Amino acid sequence: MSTRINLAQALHEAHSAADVIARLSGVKQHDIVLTLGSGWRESAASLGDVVAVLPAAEIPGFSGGWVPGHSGVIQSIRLESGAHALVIGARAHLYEGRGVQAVAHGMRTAAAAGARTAVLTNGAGGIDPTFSVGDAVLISDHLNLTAVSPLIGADFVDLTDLYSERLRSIARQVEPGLQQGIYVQLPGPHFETPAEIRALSILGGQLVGMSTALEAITARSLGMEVLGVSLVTNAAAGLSGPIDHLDVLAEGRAAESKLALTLKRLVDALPLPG
Ligand code: 8IG
Repeated sequence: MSTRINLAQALHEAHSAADVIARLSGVKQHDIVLTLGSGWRESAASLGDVVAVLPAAEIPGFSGGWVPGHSGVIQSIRLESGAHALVIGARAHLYEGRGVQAVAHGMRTAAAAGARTAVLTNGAGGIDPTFSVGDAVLISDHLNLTAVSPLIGADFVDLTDLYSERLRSIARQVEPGLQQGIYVQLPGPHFETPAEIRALSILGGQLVGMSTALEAITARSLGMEVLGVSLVTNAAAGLSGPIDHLDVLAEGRAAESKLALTLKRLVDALPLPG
């Protein structure tokens, strides 16, 4: 997908992708979209009945995963309530170099498929020293430090309640121990320097990663209600030892079965059409 694209083209491509998903899965409407980041991938199967597993490369505008630990599939899952979930394991990251419109495409496709709720998960570095590796933390707000917006044209969307207070409160009813934090999205792919982490901390950042904020903005602009959850897979730079992507993946895997339970409880508690 070109980085120079107009809104009509972007929406057209999203509708094409949604049509292909509907045809290949046999599911006409998906009510909720989930994006699964590091540590969250195993969660998909426990959410409900897997109706279809679609290689992302077969869906217009998506590309197969190429980062170790990032799966390249899109799944259609029937939840216990009867609602249908679109589960995107093939998230596009800004650092892949396909541009911010490729990042926005997943949420645009989900909206075209009928989704009114987005659950965005990720693996993140913990800046707030009260967060431990292995903790799931609700995203309460974000700092978008990518210097770009996924929106095209004069789309002056209000982000005051981007990470829905209503959905966070439901989440904390089913998982009373859940902490909350402000997520910082940076473009990556490098991790931060210790000086950058100190600066982000002064700015109020509590979690840091390379995804989610741009997707949340896209989802909100399309009228979706957004819930965000991070898995703390490492202490941010300078707070503990060096950061190794393989260690990060190992922490993600170690937390996977716990996260699957957490995510299922959250999703089952969300108000969705059944
Ligand atoms: I997992 O410490 C994961 N993703 N920028 N910094 C950034 N992204 C991350 C980190 C981190 N951990």
